[in-house]
Amino acid sequence: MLFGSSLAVVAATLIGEVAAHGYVPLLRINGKDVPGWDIAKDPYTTPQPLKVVRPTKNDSGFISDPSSTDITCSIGNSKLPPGPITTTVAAGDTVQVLWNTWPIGHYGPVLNYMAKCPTSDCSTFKGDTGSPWFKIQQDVYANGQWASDTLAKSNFTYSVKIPSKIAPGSYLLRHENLALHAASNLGGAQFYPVCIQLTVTGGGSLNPSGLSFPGTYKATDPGILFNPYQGEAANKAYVPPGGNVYAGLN
Ligand SMILES: *[C@@H]1O[C@H](CO)[C@@H](O)[C@H](O)[C@H]1NC(C)=O
Ligand SMILES: *[C@@H]1O[C@H](CO)[C@@H](O)[C@H](O)[C@H]1NC(C)=O
Ligand SMILES: [Cu+2]
Repeated sequence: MLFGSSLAVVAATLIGEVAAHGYVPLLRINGKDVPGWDIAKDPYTTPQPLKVVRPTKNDSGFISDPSSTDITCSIGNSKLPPGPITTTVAAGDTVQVLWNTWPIGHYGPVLNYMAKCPTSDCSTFKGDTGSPWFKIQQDVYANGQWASDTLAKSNFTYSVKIPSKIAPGSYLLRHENLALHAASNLGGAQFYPVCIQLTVTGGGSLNPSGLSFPGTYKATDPGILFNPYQGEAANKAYVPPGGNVYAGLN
């Protein structure tokens, strides 16, 4: 029994790592396509194209250390110059995040945070100091499957609702897949964050904050050191890292 389930863990881990992960080359807002960061093309284009999805290093790999500065926005992001560009979305509207692919079996939640940028184009804001972040939406486990599998089976698309009551201004949207297929071991969880530069119009007067990347996630959090092979009841009881969605956003 124990031997069988450890084998399943090892097999799932191996299968997971030979498959490609994913990145976000496209967003869709109210039917309008907005280019994201295309790892296959953008790093090789001179001058580097300005994209609202922050550049990531030539790598669609994962982050395994939640205390790394990569955890804020993606691998190598803190060293790459973000572009002075945002896309506009009204508070209360939906941003569709279209991953190029996502492997089934990278079990885990999909977590979404925002942080207000101190300047209008977000270009100087790394988001890796202080506590500017707040959680806006999360999907964990429903109808017998993890949110990551639901994403993979939905044309690799996930819809994020921009809170209706936040103050207008520019924000980073931190959208993240957290893969738990190897998370039974300390350091085995895999983080795949992506940051999107938005100008939010309309809205209300709410200015939430309180979370830090790095800082909020700890390798020993029950939602990070977690065995996803214990069955339905345990998966339903899973508590993701980063706490609850900020109250009163909508
Ligand atoms: C980036 O990745 C591609 C595809 O794996 C590879 O062909 C290329 O050599 C890499 N470039 C750099 C600069 O690492
Ligand atoms: C599915 O994804 C592709 C690639 O991201 C996109 O071009 C296409 O419009 C999507 N289809 C639907 C129905 O959303
Ligand atoms: Cu993998």
